[in-house]
Amino acid sequence: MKHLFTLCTMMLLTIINSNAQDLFANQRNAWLQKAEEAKPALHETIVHPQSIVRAVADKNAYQGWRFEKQDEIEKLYTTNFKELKTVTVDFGKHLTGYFSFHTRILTNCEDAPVRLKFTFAETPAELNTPFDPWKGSLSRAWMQDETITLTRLNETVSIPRRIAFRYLKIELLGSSAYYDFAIDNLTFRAVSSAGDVKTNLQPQCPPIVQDIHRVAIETLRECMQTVYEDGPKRDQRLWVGDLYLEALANRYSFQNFQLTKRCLYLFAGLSDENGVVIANIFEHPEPHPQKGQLCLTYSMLFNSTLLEYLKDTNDYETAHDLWCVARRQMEYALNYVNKDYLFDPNQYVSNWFFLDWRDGLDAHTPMQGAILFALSQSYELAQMLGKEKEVSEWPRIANRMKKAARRHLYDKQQKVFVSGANRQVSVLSQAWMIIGEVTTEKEGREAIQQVLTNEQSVMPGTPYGTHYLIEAMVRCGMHQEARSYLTEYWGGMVKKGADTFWEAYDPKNDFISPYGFFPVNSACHAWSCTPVYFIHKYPETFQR
Ligand code: RAM
Repeated sequence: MKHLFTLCTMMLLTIINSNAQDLFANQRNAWLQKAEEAKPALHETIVHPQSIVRAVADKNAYQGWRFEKQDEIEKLYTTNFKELKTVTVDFGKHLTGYFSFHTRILTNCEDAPVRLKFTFAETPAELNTPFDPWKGSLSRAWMQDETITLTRLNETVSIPRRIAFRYLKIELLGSSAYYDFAIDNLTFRAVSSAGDVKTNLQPQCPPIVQDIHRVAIETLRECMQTVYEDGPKRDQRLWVGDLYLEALANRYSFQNFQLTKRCLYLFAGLSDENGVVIANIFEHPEPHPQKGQLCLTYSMLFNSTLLEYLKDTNDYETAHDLWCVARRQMEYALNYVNKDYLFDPNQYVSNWFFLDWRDGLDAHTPMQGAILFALSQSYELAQMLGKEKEVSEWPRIANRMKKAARRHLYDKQQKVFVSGANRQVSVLSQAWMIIGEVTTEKEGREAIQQVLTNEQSVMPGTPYGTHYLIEAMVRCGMHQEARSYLTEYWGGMVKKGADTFWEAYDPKNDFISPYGFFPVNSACHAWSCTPVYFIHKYPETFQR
């Protein structure tokens, strides 16, 4: 009897323990269920190519290549493909979805299979740069080239994988001397959950701003699928940092708040056993996180996304449901603040402090600002939900962190914030100190002006980092500067031919790539769509 009692107690303890090991064990399933219920339907549009194009190597074109029109598309549909051998077609805009084509025997009878290669690309240079030998640090398989062998013609054939592209090259790899055939009816079923744009620009809005806005809207539309993806070509998944910026842009465009709700519930349901939101998740075959992918900047942005979602929708039910996750992210982040109230990467378990893909960027000072921003956003959320008492120590911690930042990170002589042991001067250190409310407006302006005029400053290498620079400029009253920077940076991409905004962009280096090989960059990237947010949120700055 005593034995049985001990055994039962032990079993009970094991159950309690295994639950104790998973902080949100009791809520996960319900959260994932809510995510499923908020899954949007995809709108479909059928699109056909506009014309046959010819590639032109041109030093003045972005990444050295552009296309010009060569023929009407009918030429492809009616000519023996053995004569054409290689054809490139332009679908006229960036599309995400599914491709099919048809073949037609023109003479004699089919006595052998046909082998064709299809290469889809988002940009002209991507289609004109050999992929092999592969030099990229990410999978070669992201590149969208497919070889297909047809053992039967006169049929419609679909390529199973989802494609994101504008240009398509078709090459003949093998055919018979004894019959001719044509390729016709190139058809693309484009998909997006975005729907219609619900907002307008003011009529007097300058043309360059209108162009930037249009391209940013297209970027967001393409990334809005059954989650907010980061890029429909690559990585085709949901990242918190991208979600936050997409949700901001969505507020001023498609206003598809159910999608934001779905993503918040996915991140909550798939948080790790300590309740920490994992940086990215996949939907298939069923929603799951990229295990172990902890990124402190991103887990904190869960809170900002929830706050903005609540402001957009007044959906207090969801916000209350997910408050415990938000509180947990902040508690977790504070493990990286040391006794001197400074961000310390070695303070806790190893983590990723992603702020931008610029090589060599020092994270210390920007992270101090990012944690401060998270504290302020999370406290605002707590106030809206009547939970301030639970987190009453946050404002005090924030004050100490601001003082510590001013004392240890500010270089009074240079009038800039420096970062790390080598006292690096970067744009993002200033931006995050401003966003973290460490500076006065005047100090913020001085610091930004300093770094932008100093050739040695470490610049952001992506529109992600640049977003936070613009945000900082607006916050410290640099409206005209924000407007010029935004129109030059994003407008620079428009002038170089972007029809969706790129993942990485450095006006001084067209070949910048976080992955060692520019064709694997995503040329339609979620985090680059935020001009939509700035242009609508500050119409007096950007639309006049
Ligand atoms: C890349 C993607 C994604 C981003 C992460 C940090 O893999 O570009 O958008 O959020 O990096």
